[in-house]
Amino acid sequence: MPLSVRFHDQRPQDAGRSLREEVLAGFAERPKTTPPKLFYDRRGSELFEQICRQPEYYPTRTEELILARAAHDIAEIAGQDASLVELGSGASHKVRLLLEAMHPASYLGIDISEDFLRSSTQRLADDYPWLEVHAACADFCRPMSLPDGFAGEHPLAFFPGSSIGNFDPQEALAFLANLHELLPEGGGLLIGVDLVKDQAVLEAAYNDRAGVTAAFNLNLLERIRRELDSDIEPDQFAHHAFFNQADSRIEMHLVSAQAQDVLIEGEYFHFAAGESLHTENSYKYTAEGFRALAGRAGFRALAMWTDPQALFSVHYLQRE
Ligand code: AVI
Repeated sequence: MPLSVRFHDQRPQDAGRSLREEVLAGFAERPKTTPPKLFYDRRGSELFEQICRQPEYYPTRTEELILARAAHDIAEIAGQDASLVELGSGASHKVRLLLEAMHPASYLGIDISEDFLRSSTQRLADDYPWLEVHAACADFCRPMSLPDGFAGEHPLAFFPGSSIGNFDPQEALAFLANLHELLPEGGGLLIGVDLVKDQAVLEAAYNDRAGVTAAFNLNLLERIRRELDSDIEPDQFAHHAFFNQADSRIEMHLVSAQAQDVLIEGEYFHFAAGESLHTENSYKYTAEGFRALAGRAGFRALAMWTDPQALFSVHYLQRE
């Protein structure tokens, strides 16, 4: 008999900006910009899963390799009475590596997407009958607290995938400060962070030969066509991703093939030929640079693991 997941509804009162509001505001900016969260409709989430399997996209498999090797050290630092709090889905192989090494009494998955959260946490409850599984439907980018009934005196928060790289440095600092509020003193944060490296390796990861990242980027325009009243033509735009050395980030853009006016929800937006819509930044850190940022948010670096080529890093931080 599978154990049930304890569900906690911690959704913010206000729903946040809708797709329509984000797109109309972002297309009115100079330069035109949209937030990366708009990528992740059902199709976008599937394409992202495919990106993670592309040979050029090293972060996913490298982080898994690091975690597989470090899992027992992580368990030792966390201690026997640690609980695990995952910021994100609970669907990945990565959290299973930690569960198996740590054997925590309880696990809490936090995600804003209720369906996804319910199915992924139920799978964990089915597969690990000894584990008390909690699910909190919440936006972990906003202030929140650990739900009542979650026995987490020594929680270890886990934020894999270098998702922190999609925040600009100010947002990353605010996000870390928010986690500092969430965790009790002495609590841990295990976080995956992509590292600065050879430009060609970085650019190849966002320009895979199979064209999956291009399809992921262009799906944003497909989504606008599907969900909003718009005549935007995705094939009038091209995927463009490059490393901006000065800001230490990969930038993704959609570049207009020609001068055109696009209609969205009754408003016209003009694109000059070659003008771009800036759709994502993915910041790359040095290990020291990331430790300094975490230190400003009140976290002390306890340990860091990397792979032999120093492509990716996993940091164990303690909340002071
Ligand atoms: C989710 N995030 C960490 C990915 C990244 O690498 O910035 C999103 C992504 N965009 C293009 N490829 C992958």
